[in-house]
Amino acid sequence: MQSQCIQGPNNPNPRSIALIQQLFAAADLDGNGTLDLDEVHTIFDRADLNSDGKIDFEEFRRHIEGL
Ligand SMILES: [Ca+2]
Ligand SMILES: [Ca+2]
Repeated sequence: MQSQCIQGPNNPNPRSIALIQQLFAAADLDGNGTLDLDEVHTIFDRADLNSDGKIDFEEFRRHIEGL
Protein backbone atom coordinates (compact mmCIF):
# COMPACT_ATOMS: atom_id res chain seq x y z
CA MET A 1 0.00 0.00 0.00
CA GLN A 2 1.90 3.05 -1.26
CA SER A 3 -1.10 5.35 -1.57
CA GLN A 4 -0.77 6.84 1.90
CA CYS A 5 2.88 7.82 1.56
CA ILE A 6 2.19 11.47 0.86
CA GLN A 7 -0.14 13.25 3.23
CA GLY A 8 -1.45 16.79 3.18
CA PRO A 9 0.43 19.72 4.73
CA ASN A 10 -1.68 19.47 7.88
CA ASN A 11 -0.22 16.10 8.65
CA PRO A 12 3.51 16.43 9.30
CA ASN A 13 4.18 12.76 9.20
CA PRO A 14 7.79 11.61 9.54
CA ARG A 15 7.67 9.74 6.27
CA SER A 16 6.87 12.92 4.38
CA ILE A 17 9.72 14.72 6.07
CA ALA A 18 12.06 11.83 5.34
CA LEU A 19 10.96 11.89 1.72
CA ILE A 20 11.52 15.63 1.46
CA GLN A 21 14.97 15.24 3.00
CA GLN A 22 15.70 12.45 0.56
CA LEU A 23 14.56 14.56 -2.39
CA PHE A 24 16.63 17.50 -1.21
CA ALA A 25 19.73 15.41 -0.62
CA ALA A 26 19.35 13.79 -4.03
CA ALA A 27 19.02 17.21 -5.68
CA ASP A 28 21.91 18.75 -3.74
CA LEU A 29 24.51 17.20 -5.99
CA ASP A 30 27.54 18.90 -4.45
CA GLY A 31 26.21 18.39 -0.92
CA ASN A 32 26.64 22.01 0.15
CA GLY A 33 23.20 22.19 1.77
CA THR A 34 21.61 24.43 -0.85
CA LEU A 35 20.16 23.89 -4.30
CA ASP A 36 21.38 26.03 -7.16
CA LEU A 37 19.87 26.36 -10.59
CA ASP A 38 22.32 23.93 -12.19
CA GLU A 39 21.38 21.26 -9.67
CA VAL A 40 17.68 21.85 -10.21
CA HIS A 41 18.18 21.65 -13.98
CA THR A 42 20.14 18.43 -13.62
CA ILE A 43 17.45 16.86 -11.48
CA PHE A 44 14.78 18.08 -13.85
CA ASP A 45 16.57 16.56 -16.82
CA ARG A 46 16.96 13.26 -14.98
CA ALA A 47 13.31 13.14 -14.04
CA ASP A 48 12.09 14.16 -17.49
CA LEU A 49 12.38 10.67 -18.93
CA ASN A 50 10.99 11.46 -22.37
CA SER A 51 12.81 14.83 -22.59
CA ASP A 52 9.72 16.80 -23.51
CA GLY A 53 10.63 19.61 -21.12
CA LYS A 54 7.87 18.65 -18.71
CA ILE A 55 7.62 16.27 -15.80
CA ASP A 56 4.31 14.49 -15.64
CA PHE A 57 3.10 12.65 -12.61
CA GLU A 58 4.33 9.30 -13.86
CA GLU A 59 7.84 10.68 -14.41
CA PHE A 60 7.76 12.36 -11.02
CA ARG A 61 6.62 9.17 -9.32
CA ARG A 62 9.24 7.08 -11.06
CA HIS A 63 11.92 9.60 -10.20
CA ILE A 64 11.01 9.54 -6.51
CA GLU A 65 10.71 5.78 -6.43
CA GLY A 66 14.14 5.54 -8.04
CA LEU A 67 15.85 7.58 -5.32
CA1 LIG B 1 24.22 22.26 -3.84
CA1 LIG C 1 8.46 14.43 -19.65
